[in-house]
Amino acid sequence: MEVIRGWTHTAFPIEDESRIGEARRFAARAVESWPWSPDDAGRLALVITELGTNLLRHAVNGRLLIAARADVAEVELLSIDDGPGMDDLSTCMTDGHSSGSTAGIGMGAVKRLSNDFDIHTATPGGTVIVARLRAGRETGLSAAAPVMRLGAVCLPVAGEIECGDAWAAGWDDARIALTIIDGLGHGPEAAKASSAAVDIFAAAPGADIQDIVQRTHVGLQATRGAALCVATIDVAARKLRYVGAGNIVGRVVSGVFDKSLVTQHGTAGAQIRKPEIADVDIPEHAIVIFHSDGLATRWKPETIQPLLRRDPSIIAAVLLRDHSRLRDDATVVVLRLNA
Ligand SMILES: [Mn+2]
Repeated sequence: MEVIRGWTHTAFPIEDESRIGEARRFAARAVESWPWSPDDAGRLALVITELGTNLLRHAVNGRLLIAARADVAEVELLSIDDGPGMDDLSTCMTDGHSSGSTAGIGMGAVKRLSNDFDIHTATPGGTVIVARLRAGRETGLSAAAPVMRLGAVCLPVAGEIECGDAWAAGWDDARIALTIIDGLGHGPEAAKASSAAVDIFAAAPGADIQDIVQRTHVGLQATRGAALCVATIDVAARKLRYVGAGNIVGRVVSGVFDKSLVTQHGTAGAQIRKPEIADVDIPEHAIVIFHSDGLATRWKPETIQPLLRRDPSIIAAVLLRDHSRLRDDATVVVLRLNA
């Protein structure tokens, strides 16, 4: 199986001009040693500037989330705000239509400069934008696995640098494996626990899921422990099988179907019951969502049902924006089968 250790985001609340510069410098440092051309780095700086300026001028509570994925030399930018939303998206997307009175380049140019781009706006509600940049100008998806599209937001609580949540995924043509981990509390000790759990998963993502949970339980005993969920999907049969210990929420959502996955109590590394397996079907057009308790447990699927076909990172960002508890690390993983 191919395996990815999940990426995390760094948040830049865009309260003034200086935060845009901070975001730009953070991203520039992250890509410094990558096989990127000056053109690639230039596009990244322009896109951050335009997204940030747009937030500063027009948005309530605007923030930029940046994930730098060294494994595939890709930067994902998420622009998130709480409103007011764009009345006329097609005008905003017109090339040359600037977000302000001065030297903005407009959303159309942001799209053109990015390798992937998607935008969702609602009035009221606000706007969520995903822009990904890689080496070269080729558009379309590169890093995605052929069997699925996967989007995720993994964000430490404000004031922490390290994220106590973590996630990872593995896949081949027939199967997908996924884990979401919430190290107890937050900060470096929580990160130690969740990163140990990712190590155990990533060493054998195709292993029996009960076995992974059991080995994680043993492997985390020297740490403060973690809540976790391990899931496997049979791609052809569209069946999801999962086990969990502690509060990781799973949902399967389609236009007509909404199923919450039940997980067991417990903390890997401290105390778990014998992990019980549960099975659930993945209907056509459904998405699979897992999130940590940094998001409220109960939310209505109506807000994301119109987004089922969109970039999964858009869905993850909307869920984070609308349901974050703000007092804990927060992770949302959204995946959709391609077939
Ligand atoms: Mn938590």
